Amino acid sequence: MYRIAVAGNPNSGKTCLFNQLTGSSQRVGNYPGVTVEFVIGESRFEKEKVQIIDLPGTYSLTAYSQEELVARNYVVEEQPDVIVNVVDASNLERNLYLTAQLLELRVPVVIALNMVDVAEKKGHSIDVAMLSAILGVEVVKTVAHRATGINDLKDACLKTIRNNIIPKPLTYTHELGLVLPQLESVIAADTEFCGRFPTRWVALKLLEDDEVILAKLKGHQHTEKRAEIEDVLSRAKTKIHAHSNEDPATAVAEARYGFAGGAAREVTRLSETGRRFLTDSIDRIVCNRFLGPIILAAVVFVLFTVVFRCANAEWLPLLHGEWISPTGIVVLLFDGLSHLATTYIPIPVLQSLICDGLIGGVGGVMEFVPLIFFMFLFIAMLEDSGYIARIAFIMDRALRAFGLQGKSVLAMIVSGGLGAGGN
Ligand code: BGO
Repeated sequence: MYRIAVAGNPNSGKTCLFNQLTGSSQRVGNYPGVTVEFVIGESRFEKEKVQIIDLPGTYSLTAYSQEELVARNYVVEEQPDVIVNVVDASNLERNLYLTAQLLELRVPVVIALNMVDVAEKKGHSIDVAMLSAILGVEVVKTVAHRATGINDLKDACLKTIRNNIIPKPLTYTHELGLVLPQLESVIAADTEFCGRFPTRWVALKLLEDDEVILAKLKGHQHTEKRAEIEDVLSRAKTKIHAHSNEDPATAVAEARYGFAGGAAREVTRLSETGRRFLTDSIDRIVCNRFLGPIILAAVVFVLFTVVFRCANAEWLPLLHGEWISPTGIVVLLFDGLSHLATTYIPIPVLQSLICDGLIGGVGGVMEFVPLIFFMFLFIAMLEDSGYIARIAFIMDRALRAFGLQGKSVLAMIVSGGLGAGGN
């Protein structure tokens, strides 16, 4: 039985495509040792029985989040026969950033170029043959929610598996080209260190200070070999810094952005009737290097204001023409409980335990529920609008300086909002 893994950015149509490939035969499981869930299904491609695994939706394959670790470990350790990388054709550049990292893993990949209907509405026509030539893998146009291109995708998967099509190594920037061969050769000479991972990928991860790969290096049994790799790595980092004036992790990320941007520009043509679509213009503004962060600050300000108002302003009708806030309802409820406990519990110690300890403690926490509810409601609306994905994209470079990723901004917004709400 062939095993196929489906990978892609969130909102690229991955679930939709997975459902089209598997029909109704699905079950949910957990990756060993982690809480990240996956869905697994079975199907037939021609006469071949296939098992299809839906990997977590990710923008990248770093070691920062469990989802990304799970996705990359699955690809390397389980070695599925082919990875179907779902790429949103209407946001090609952003999606190709993940593609570049899958190709770095030198595993068989087929691109499902999804949402081509949206791209065409924007006036974008994508040259599939050219994209396939640049990436060195099969590329198939799909419109997942209408099941368009699914049979072609199945054929491309079988072709890739049967012909064992492995993507060529990507060529990145001049600076990386200067240091990668030596780093790769010292890694390749050492079969014990990161045995299953491709050497080019391990070299890039070392330059990126990837925690997992660095930990493997630190735990290396042979101190001489470890010292040799560390020495070559340190010289490679110095060289990159001298050539680009950037830290190596940023240089690697920039190289991938460069590859993704270059490939997207090369294969995308504005059709003759192509008008600049509204979202395209919005993207240009909200993803702009300078305007993006200012707009983000404004959006966060509005988000906090609306969330606090919804949770704390008195807009719900109470009795006798009075109004109350959602937080006020929770306070009222727990005050009522406390009042009941004071009235009906005669023993002072027990009364204090119930009123101050139990009701007071739980009530204090429950007061946050309206705030949390509205925070997540509005964050979900932002996610649906596609703005969260854009925040992750525009903040990625800036946050890398602190060892974080663009999407960490979301956690900062939520925790900042809840923290501020608590004061
Ligand atoms: C909703 N074309 C278009 N136009 N839309 C697509 C395509 C495509 O090729 N493929 C998927 N979609 P997921 P992830 C929705 O759910 O598979 C749509 O995160 C809605 N839902 O139908 O969930 C797909 O798994 C209400 O849209 O993505 C889905 O990768 C109104 O893209 C969305 C409009 O697909 C995300 C859309 C209640």
